[in-house]
Amino acid sequence: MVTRENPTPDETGQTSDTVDAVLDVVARSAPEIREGLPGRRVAHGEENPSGETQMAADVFADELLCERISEIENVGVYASEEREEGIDVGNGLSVCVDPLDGSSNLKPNAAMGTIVAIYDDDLPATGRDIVAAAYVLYGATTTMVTAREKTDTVTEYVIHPDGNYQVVHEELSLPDDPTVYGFGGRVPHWVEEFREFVESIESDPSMKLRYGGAMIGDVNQVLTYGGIFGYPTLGNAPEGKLRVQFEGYPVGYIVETAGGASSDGHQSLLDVEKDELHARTPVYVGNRELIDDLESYMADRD
Ligand code: P6P
Repeated sequence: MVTRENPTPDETGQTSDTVDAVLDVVARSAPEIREGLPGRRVAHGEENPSGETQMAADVFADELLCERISEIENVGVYASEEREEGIDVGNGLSVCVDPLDGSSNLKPNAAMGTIVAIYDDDLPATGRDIVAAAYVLYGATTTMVTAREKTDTVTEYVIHPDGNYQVVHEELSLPDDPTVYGFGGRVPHWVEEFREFVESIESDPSMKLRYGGAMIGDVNQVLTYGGIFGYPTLGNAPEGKLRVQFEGYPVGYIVETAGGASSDGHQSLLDVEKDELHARTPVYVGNRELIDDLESYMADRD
């Protein structure tokens, strides 16, 4: 655990200014990350703390964001999915980054993202310690979606190649009528209760399969069209694949702030507690009624 020497900034002024600064750095760095992808679609030769092969682009994005976020006043710790431990960079908030989520999509040139979670506590923090979360989506265009405790709203921005960005959607909320679903993991490894839930989804003629292999692209589909995304508990991996600190908490916070719901199968992702920085959790996010249905199916598993 990386601990801070001094108490965290006050709840309003400094925290809000620090969140502004972190989100600004992430938005303005996004075009450079995007521009840096060509030529870095190759393995870096190392593994990340989760045992996944690091791509050169993972390392590039992590080093760029680490350097810039570490310089921000009132940031106390920088932690990344690519680094074993958080780095103590001063006094203040803890910033957790998945620099390039979905880098396996580099080769097929499919969507990828950068995920940021800002916690007002030492790491590993809990979902209730989040003061802001955001993701950048490297899609047909480059966008950023943010959720902040201060406003309790979700905002979508378009980021231009020069790093300037503008609001395109204020108070973004999930559509009431869900239409898309996407679930990770190999189907033979899905547990029976989850398989039955998916069959109930597939029997709904209004629901269409959308799974792109990068969580941020899939979550953005859910925020746009309504529905559910999940990387479920698996028979051979009960905690699933996604990291709670870097993926579960931030997307859970964003989707809940957008009026949806999140779950690990039994409770809000924000109530999941883990004592390791790279701990995993099953992740389900989407419309409230779909998450309720999921939890009722998974309750049979207890
Ligand atoms: P699979 C990307 O590596 C990631 O962490 C998430 O972005 C994505 O949802 C998931 O893994 C994809 O995993 O097993 O479908 O390759």
